[in-house]
Formats: sequence, C-alpha cells, structure tokens
Amino acid sequence: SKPLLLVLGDQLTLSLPTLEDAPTDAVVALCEVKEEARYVPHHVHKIGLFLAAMRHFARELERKGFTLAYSRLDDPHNTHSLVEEAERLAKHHGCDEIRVTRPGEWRLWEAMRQRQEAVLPWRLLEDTRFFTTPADFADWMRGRTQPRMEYFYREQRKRTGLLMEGDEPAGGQWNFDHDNREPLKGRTHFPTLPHHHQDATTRQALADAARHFPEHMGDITNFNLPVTRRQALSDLRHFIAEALADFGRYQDAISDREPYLYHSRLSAAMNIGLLSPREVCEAAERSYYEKGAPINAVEGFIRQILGWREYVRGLYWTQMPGYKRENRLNARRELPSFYWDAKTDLRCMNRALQMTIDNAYAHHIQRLMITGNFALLCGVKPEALCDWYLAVYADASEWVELPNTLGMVLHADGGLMGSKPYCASGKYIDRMSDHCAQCRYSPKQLTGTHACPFNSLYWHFLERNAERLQDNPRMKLIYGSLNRMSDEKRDAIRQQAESFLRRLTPEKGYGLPCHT
Ligand code: FAD
Ligand code: DLZ
Repeated sequence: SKPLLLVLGDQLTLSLPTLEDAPTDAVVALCEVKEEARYVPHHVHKIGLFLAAMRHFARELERKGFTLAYSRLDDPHNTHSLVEEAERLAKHHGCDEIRVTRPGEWRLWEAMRQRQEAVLPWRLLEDTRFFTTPADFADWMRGRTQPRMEYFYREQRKRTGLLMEGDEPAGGQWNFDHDNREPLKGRTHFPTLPHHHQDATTRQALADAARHFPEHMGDITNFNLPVTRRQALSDLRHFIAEALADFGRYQDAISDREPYLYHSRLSAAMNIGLLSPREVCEAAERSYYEKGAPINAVEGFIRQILGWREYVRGLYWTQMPGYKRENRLNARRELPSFYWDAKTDLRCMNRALQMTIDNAYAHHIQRLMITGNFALLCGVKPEALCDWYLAVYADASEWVELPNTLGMVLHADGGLMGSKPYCASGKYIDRMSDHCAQCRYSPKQLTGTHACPFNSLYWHFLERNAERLQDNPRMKLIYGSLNRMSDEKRDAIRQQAESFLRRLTPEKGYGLPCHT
C-alpha cells in the first residue's frame, strides 16, 4: 500500500509512530488549515508557533529523505479542514490509506474515526510519546471510585524508576510539596529566558499568523517561543542550569512584574513534540544526582510532568466525551469581557491577564488561583472558561486544558481532579503575591467600596454551593466559620458580592475579543 502519513501540528517528533516503518513511496503530509486556528480564536503567538514549528519540521523531514506534501494557508486549493485536506492530498498523490497518530483532541479523533471507511481507510495509531497510554490509565482507574493523582504518580515513579533508589523514593519521601509554598518576599532577580533567533522561515510564519488572524489576541512582535528542537533544547538547558534549583520553593509564588519566575516554560515545546517528557524528566533527575539540585525542586518538577501531565491526559481519554459536558456546580455565568482585554481594576487579574495577552503564557498559580479562582467564585460556566483557556495559551491542547479548567479550577467533574475546589479569598493572593499593595482594593476588607472583591465572592461561593460542598471533610472547617457568622454579616457579604456580580460585563459573542 501507499500511505499518506498525516503529521498534525502538535506531532513534530521524528520518532512519531506515523513515521515509523514508512514504505519508501509514502507521502508525509502537514497541513496548515484555518479551521484549527479558528475553532476557538487562538492567541496569535500560538498560531505563529504552530506555523513556524510545522514549517521547520517539514524541512527536517525533507532532509531525512521523506517525500512531503505541505499545504500552506495561502494555497488556493486548501480546504482548511484537517480531515478534508488529508483526503484531498491522499487522492492527489495516489495514496490508498491515511495513517495518523492519535490527535490531542477528541473532536479530531472522532472526526477521523467517522471517516474510517468513507473515502479511503484511516489507520489510527497510538501515541507513544507519553509515559502511559489511555489503555494503561484505564487499567489503573478500574475499580477506583476516588482516583487520586498522588497514587497514580507513585506507580509512575516505580514503573519508570525516575527518582527511585531501589524500591524507595529518592530523598526518603514521595512528595516534598510542603517545602514548595514560599512567596518571593522581596526577590527581584530572576533568570531571563534565552532569546531565540528568528530566521526567514520563522519570520514569514509569524507574519502569516498576524496577517491571517488580525482580530485574535496578542501582538506578534514580542514572540519568543522555541520553534525548533534545537531552540527547545536550549530552553531546557537554560531551565536546568538557571531555574530548577529554585523551582520548588517558589512554585506557588506570584509576582506583579515577572511572568516566568522559576518556571520552565517548556510546556508548549513538550506539547507540540519538540521535547519528550522523558528527556525533560531525565535532565532534571541528572541535575539532582550530578549537580546537587535540591530534591524538593527536582521531585516537584518531575511530579508535574510524570504525575499531573499524564494523569490529566489519562482522565481526558477515559472520561471523554461526557467529561466536557460536566457542570456539577451548575455554573451559568458568561465569561466577563475583561478576560479578553485585561481592563479591570483588580490588580491581580489585570496582571495575570495582561501577561497572558503579552506572552500567551501564565504560570500555573496565575491560571489556577487568579483567573481560575475568580471564574470559580463568580460561577462562570465551564464551556465559556474552557474555550478561553484553550484559546489564549500557547501550550493549550484540549487533552491537558480541559481537565485542568473544568476539573481542577471549576470542580465541575465531581472531584476527579481534586478532592476539593481550589477556592481562595484575597487573603491567599496577598500572602502569595505583591499585587495587593498596588491595588485599589484591600484584601483586609470584606465589605465596602475598597473591599477586595475576592473576599465577598469567596463566602458567596461557599454559601451558594453549601449543599454540594459542606459535607466534604476538607471543607468542614471553612463551613464552620461561615455558619458562625451573624445573619447581618452574611447579608452584607451577599449584597456586596451580588452587586459586584451584577456589574460584570459578559463577553460578546462566541469567544472573540469584545473590543471593536
Ligand atoms: P512548569 O511550572 O515549569 O511545570 C513543568 C511542566 O509540568 C509543565 O511544562 C507541564 O508540562 C507540566 N505541568 C505542570 N502542571 C501541570 C498540570 N496541572 N497539568 C498538566 N501538566 C502540568 N498545561 C498545558 O500544558 N496546557 C494547557 O492547556 C494547560 N491549561 C491549564 C489550564 C488551567 C486552568 C490550569 C490551572 C493549568 C493548565 N495547565 C496547562 C497546566 C500548567 O498551568 C501549565 O502546564 C504550566 O503553567 C506551563 O508552564 P511551564 O512549562 O512553565 O510549567
Ligand atoms: C493549534 C493548531 C493550529 C493553530 N494550526 C494547526 C494547523 O494549521 N495544522 C495542524 O495540523 N495543527 C494545527 N494546530 C494543532 C491542532 O489543533 C492539533 O493537532 C489538534 O488540536 C489536536 O491536538
């Protein structure tokens, strides 16, 4: 047979199953299509990243001797749909089947499965670039009524041998999270990211992204993501040498000025295939054994990749398609319009949103405890928030975005991602960041014109969801505090929160920026 080997924009890995054992007459296809940039309005950095990385990867494939069919956005015959484009190219090149590795999103997997015998056979291959397959995860899930990441992670450590000394975890503990909660307390110097050279291919790809999608979030001129394996490896080396040692202790810290702190910013490169999660974990492990990097940092970092990243992917593939429709806290509110333009006088929200607009990046605690927490407290509906997270971050693909947003942030999945919601008041934000000193609201006040809105929203959220949450053993203490409040105090908080919620302007239309 003569196959068309379809490589998707987030499958830019030479060892991809699609490319294995390719017959000499096989044609490798990469397709730039507008549908993938528009099904949610992706940040222009994200589109630029995909276009640039796909074009560089195509060159590498040609250098390796593959025959290539490459559809550009400007090609007049481009159908602008991945499935249709693959079928068009297959027909054009006389191929008799299409092979593709499992895509990162259910919608494409389903579309491909439905086409299996329609025009010509589609052969779907398992993605081997993760530590576990969906089938491995389904085995682990079997019989568990309350799956927890921590237990999955320990098995992953044993299975891979990462940070294992015989049967024991390195450093004598599985998890060093209690050492990883320090605020920055006056630290002002942080590692600066490598600046990546932009060659003609990259410059053209970025220009094409900006020209085709001018209404999307972001300004392409400050793009600095790695678009080749070489650039991604340079980011990895930089992280290991400059930031890993402090990754642990400042993992939960938030800064008013600095977007990256001691985070790796490797997610986009890993998600599109430029780096393998295994080599990233192994690089961190080597730094522990050979360079004396602290165990709390190395274990914390490896847990994010070997634990969380695999866990969310396993949940995604075992729970879809029903997972996307979950809304256990019955949240109905539209997304506030300032998620698209950062025009809000809440300092922490303004900074997290502006950094997102500037870099198509926010670190985990900004995503979870600032923009996510705010949406949770306000009762924003899952589909609106999930579409936003999917659109604005360069690393966003539904397999990883959805469980984090719908599950971890909105607690809409009945507790698969977390045994309690990550809800917090202004007090938490004040403890972990330096935003509040520069904000017009005070985290110390609960009601009144200067009170931090997170405070009244926090209690309002707990009151609104009491029926669902108050029997959760991890929420008992906080519901005890709520129940001890006087009726007058509860009324005042309710009024404060409801007046704030009434003033929120919903985003206009589906996902697109509301500025005109
Ligand atoms: P680091 O802090 O340096 O962490 C190292 C690596 O660990 C990351 O690169 C990532 O691969 C992995 N990781 C860390 N936390 C998680 C997690 N919760 N789930 C999965 N992997 C994790 N991550 C994405 O890759 N794509 C997304 O679309 C995405 N959406 C998110 C949405 C929300 C609401 C939240 C709360 C988190 C989301 N995350 C997502 C997880 C996490 O925030 C990002 O992986 C991280 O911020 C990327 O930055 P980094 O590479 O500097 O990470
Ligand atoms: C995100 C994205 C964008 C913006 N553009 C393309 C594209 O033109 N061609 C392509 O193959 N992939 C693109 N992607 C990534 C896909 O959306 C991704 O492969 C699926 O979401 C599955 O993970």
